[in-house]
Amino acid sequence: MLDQLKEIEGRALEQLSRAASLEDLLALEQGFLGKKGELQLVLRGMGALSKEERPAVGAAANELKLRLEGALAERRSALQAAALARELADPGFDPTLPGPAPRMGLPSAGALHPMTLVVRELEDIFSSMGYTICDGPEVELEHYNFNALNIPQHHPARDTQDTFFVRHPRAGKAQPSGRVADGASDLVLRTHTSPVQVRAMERFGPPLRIVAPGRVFRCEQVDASHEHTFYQMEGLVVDREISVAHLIHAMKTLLREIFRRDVEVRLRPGYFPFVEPGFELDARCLFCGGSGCAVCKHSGWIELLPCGLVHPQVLRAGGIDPEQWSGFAFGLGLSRLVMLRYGIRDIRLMTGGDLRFLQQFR
Ligand code: FA5
Repeated sequence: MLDQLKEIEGRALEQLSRAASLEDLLALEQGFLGKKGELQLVLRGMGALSKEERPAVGAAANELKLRLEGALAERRSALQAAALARELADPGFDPTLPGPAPRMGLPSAGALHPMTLVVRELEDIFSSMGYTICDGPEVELEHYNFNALNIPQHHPARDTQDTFFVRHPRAGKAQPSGRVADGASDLVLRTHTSPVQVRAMERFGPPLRIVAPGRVFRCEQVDASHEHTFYQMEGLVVDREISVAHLIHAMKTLLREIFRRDVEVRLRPGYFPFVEPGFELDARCLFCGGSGCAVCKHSGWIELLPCGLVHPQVLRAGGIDPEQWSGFAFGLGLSRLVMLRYGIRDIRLMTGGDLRFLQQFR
């Protein structure tokens, strides 16, 4: 059988060296390596071999397969290079002519996604107000995503943000945060941008003003206004004697800049363990004007912006003395803001990759 393999190799290499086109190569590949190819036929006969003979023949067949695949790839490149050279040598070929238009006849390649457009605009607004633009990891330690935000293990608030947990090789070992994972891992796909709060406190110390736009992930039932992968923007200000008045002023300024007009808003009490007091800021639905539609779930309002004064426990977790400093924080639902801004009725369009949708923002 080993002789048979050698014979096949000799014949295959000889025919390969004579192959004149990519079609020839394909035929050879099928004839020798295909499902009904010569190599397979030989392997099918292996059942007749003794137990001792089988491993050597199996190994030789595998090596032969790899050598033939290599030889095929080499011949394919050579043929392609030769075809290109012929094309370039053709006097009718002008390399200075523009190439064919990229996909689907678009006049030019690429445009910014509506999310990018809004994030850039927000970054400009906040930079002009003295905020630093921050970033945080999308794969986050439970410590920053939950514990440092005053949401200890088994706290019911964890259930409101259905979490994707991440397996990793360090599972069960002590982490830099000092805690030991009880479960498979203490890494999560961040469920919100709030973990950037404590990271920023540790990095900058007080006083500070930051915004942190980014992608977050939740194991959600997806519908017109809920995605499993969406965007938020965290805002955090820590300074002396920060009050709810500062918070309300910042939120109103933000919405006026973004919508370039006054948007009707309402504040409701909201519970988040990392702020006290906490609020939910809702915007009047810009699609139906408040009469009720699928986007606002027939409530007339779109939940846009939870916010509040930073809880003293969170300041402590970030190494800041709550007796000396106070702050406000907000978590803007960026995906929903983009929907409002451009009149997008279904959040799934934003990650769907449909070019007909994306082309509208050129
Ligand atoms: C939070 O995520 C808090 N971290 C926000 C916060 C920050 C509160 C700072 C206080 C201080 P919440 O789970 O409500 O809160 O989400 C914030 C916003 O994200 C919501 O108002 C909503 O606009 C948006 N959002 C939530 N879930 C989804 C989803 N599945 N798809 C799209 N947007 C969502």
